[in-house]
Order: sequence, then structure tokens, then C-alpha cells
Amino acid sequence: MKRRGFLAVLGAAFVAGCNKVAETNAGSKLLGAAEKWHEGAHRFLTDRKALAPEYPRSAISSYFRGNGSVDPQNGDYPQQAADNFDNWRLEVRGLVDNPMSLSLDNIRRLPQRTQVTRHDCVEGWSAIGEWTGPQLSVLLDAAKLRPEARFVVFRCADNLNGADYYESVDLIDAYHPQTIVAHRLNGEPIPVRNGAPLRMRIERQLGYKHAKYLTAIEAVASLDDIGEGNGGYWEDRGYQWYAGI
Ligand SMILES: Nc1nc2c(c(=O)[nH]1)N[C@H]1C(S)=C(S)[C@@H](COP(=O)(O)O)O[C@H]1N2
Ligand SMILES: [Mo]
Repeated sequence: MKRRGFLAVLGAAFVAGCNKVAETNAGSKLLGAAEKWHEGAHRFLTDRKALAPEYPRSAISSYFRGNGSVDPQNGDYPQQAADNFDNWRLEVRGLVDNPMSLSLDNIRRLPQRTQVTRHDCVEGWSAIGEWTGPQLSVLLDAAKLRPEARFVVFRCADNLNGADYYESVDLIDAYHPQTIVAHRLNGEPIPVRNGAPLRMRIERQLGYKHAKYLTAIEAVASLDDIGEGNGGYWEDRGYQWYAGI
């Protein structure tokens, strides 16, 4: 990843600038600390790229409960649902060279990933389900992410207590192999309560990161001007932006 190259360069610059300092006792302590910091950063990045556990199909929960919005009534969502989501579009926009507007058919024709994972909600419940959809990386590569892009924002169709639901991740999670734009749950189109027709799966993070009713994927340089500026609907209400599990 680019970020790792960046860390290596930082480390090299530090070492090059510190040959003199290293000759003193305090200097070698400093270098040791830098080395430790680099090791820690490396371990952290390796850890961020690890896969979430995947389960056998026999572990799938008999019922995947819905949470938060479970039947959006705002905007054209009810009409879209009545039309069996035939007119749903997913936009890929923002800091990309090749913005796209995709139909569900376009999305179904991309290479697919299927994964049986456990969803953990902060409210204290879990459910195991089988999710299918293209990796987000496939969409981002097709849209040609610009170098200024640092985050990916997920826009949702539902309005929850007066605010539009949204979420965001950094590029490590955006390019994580288990980060998919799901359109199937347990081999069927996703039910409305679980985010029909498209929802994100961000398997290394808690439930609220997994944006349902997905309408757009937006590459941005900063989260400051989106929502209240904290990177997500629940983050704007005090939850952590990075909700790793
Ligand atoms: N658009 C949208 N996405 C959402 C929510 C929501 O209310 N609206 N709730 C979040 C929370 S807190 C959880 S735990 C999961 C719930 O997913 P589920 O309804 O499939 O159980 O969706 C997350 N994504
Ligand atoms: Mo949740």
C-alpha cells in the first residue's frame, strides 16, 4: 500500500538525519524509540489488513434482525421498493476521474465475493449471515480514484430522526478484500430491513459502519464538510469513527 511506502520513507528520513545524534546516548535512545514506533506502525497496518473470521454456512443465523432504519419512508424509497428496486442507481463520484452511475444489473455482473461473517452491533447483539457482492476496490479502481482521495463516504437513502444516514472509511478499509457492496443476504436479494437493495459490509468494524440503503459512494479528501464533520451518522452523535473489532 502507498501508506506503507510513505512510512518507509519517513523512517529512512529519520535515520538519515540522525546519524550524528545516534553517537550520543540520548541519540541512540531516540533511534531505538523510532525503531519501536516503526515496528508498531507496521504491526498496526498488518493488523488492519487481516481478514475477519468467516464461518461455515451451517453457522448462519436463522433470522438476521434489522436495526436502526428498517423500513425507510422518506424520499422515493417507498416507490423504489414498490418497483422492486428496478430503477435503483448507485453513484460513484467525488475525487474520481471516471464517475459512474450503476444499475443493480451492472453491479450483479461484476466479479462477486461471497462471505459468511458475524455482524456485531454496539447495542450488544450479533448475527451471522452470508453476503454477496463486488468488492468495493473493484468499483474504486473502475472509477479511478484520484491521489487526493483519503476517505470513502457512503450515502444512504434513509433519514433517521431528521438526518440522512451516512458513513465513511479510510482507504485501508475501502480496499480491504472483505469490504463489499452487498446485494444478497443468504442467497436472496437483501430484505428491506437489512438495507435493500445495496448495503456495505465493512467486516473489520462494528455494525454502524455497514451503511444500508446505499445510493452513492463518494471519494473525498476530508470529512470536515460532511454531516457534522465526524465521519458518520452515529459518529456525529458521539460514537468512535474507527470501530475496529
Ligand atoms: N442507512 C443505514 N445504515 C445503517 C443503519 C441505519 O439506521 N441506516 N444502522 C446501522 C446499525 S447501528 C447496525 S447494527 C446495522 C444493522 O444492520 P441490520 O439492519 O442488517 O441488522 O446497520 C447499520 N447501518
Ligand atoms: Mo448497531
